[in-house]
Amino acid sequence: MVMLASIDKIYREKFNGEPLLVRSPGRVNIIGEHTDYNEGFVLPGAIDKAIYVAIGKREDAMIHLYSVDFKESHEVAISAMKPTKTWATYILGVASQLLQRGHAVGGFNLVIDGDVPLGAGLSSSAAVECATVFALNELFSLGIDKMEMVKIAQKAEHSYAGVMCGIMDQFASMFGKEGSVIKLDCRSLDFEYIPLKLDGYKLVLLNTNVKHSLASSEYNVRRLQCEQGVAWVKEKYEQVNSLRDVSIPMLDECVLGKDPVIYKRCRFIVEEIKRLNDACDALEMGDLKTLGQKMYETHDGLSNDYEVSCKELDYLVDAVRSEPAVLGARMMGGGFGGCTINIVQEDAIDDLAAKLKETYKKDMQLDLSVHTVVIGEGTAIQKLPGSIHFNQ
Ligand code: GAF
Repeated sequence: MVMLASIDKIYREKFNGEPLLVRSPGRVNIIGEHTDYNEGFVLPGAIDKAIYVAIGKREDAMIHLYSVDFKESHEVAISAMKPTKTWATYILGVASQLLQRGHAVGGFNLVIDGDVPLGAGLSSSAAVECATVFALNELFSLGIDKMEMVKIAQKAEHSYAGVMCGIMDQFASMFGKEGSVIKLDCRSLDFEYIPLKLDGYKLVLLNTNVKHSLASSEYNVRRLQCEQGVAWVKEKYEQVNSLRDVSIPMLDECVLGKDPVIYKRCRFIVEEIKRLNDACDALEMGDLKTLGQKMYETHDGLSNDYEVSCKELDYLVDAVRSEPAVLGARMMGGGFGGCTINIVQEDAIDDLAAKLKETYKKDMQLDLSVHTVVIGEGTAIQKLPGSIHFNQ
């Protein structure tokens, strides 16, 4: 509420009007990594850390943006919008997608702030995109449904940020539900909410505080490697359209002899899709121990076969492997930095955090940030207490 009140105030001071307020959260993913763009399943949830925007219409055809975090403004005419290398690109990318689809977006003012740690693999960029598309949809009464908004937000990331991401992050931010993770079928886009019952345990994020520059370039390379693998399998098995349709024997037959690296990448994805389904069964049966073991297996695959981990992430996972209070841990998100996600016994969190902060500093010469997260609601309009309604 503090952040909401503060952007409301900043908006009024800067732009002299009453803003519409929107909140859109970051996300965690329990298991199912790099499976979204391979038409597999993912199991994310929205978290209690979010991006907030305050937005209002302008009389002219200009976009005026202000980031509280960066203390920076960005002003551009709608007709002159183009990608930037700054925070503004995610907002402009959404506006540009809406215009390209023929939606009547006029000039607007927008103030943005948030408490999703940036570059930590918690999808702050997807949260910005979802907050923006939701806010513009409301402001200009565009009548777009949530699923379409997710697709627009994802496309903004492709076209303005240059990362050919899957749909998971934007989906989780938009459709998040308190207390539940979302099992999303990234082929059909069917989804179900699964209550995350962690009795006595909590989700703890350990932030490496590094983001290696390889993150977006290697992400796009992995995507291409998966597509190449599918193309080779398809030469023999015409019905195959994605790694979702592929089995390990097919990879052995069609990919292994051609390129052992592409084979490893594809094998990881095929295994990860199966692992996610097993992990969901375990979660639904309340078997947190098995779920945790699957998370460790995912980490090992991401590190050794998909090769998107880094020494800091491996360090943090290895550091908890033999901790009885930790059921499972793995790197989360695209990779090359950001956070590990851990299932940790509630009473042991403080001691574990203190110990890891010390050893991480000593061995990696870096500060470790520790966040306990709760699964929260998805993108929504916010009201400040005492505000009656929003007048456009
Ligand atoms: C990033 C992407 F944006 C997601 O679409 C997903 O592929 C993830 O990496 C890996 O699972 O967060």
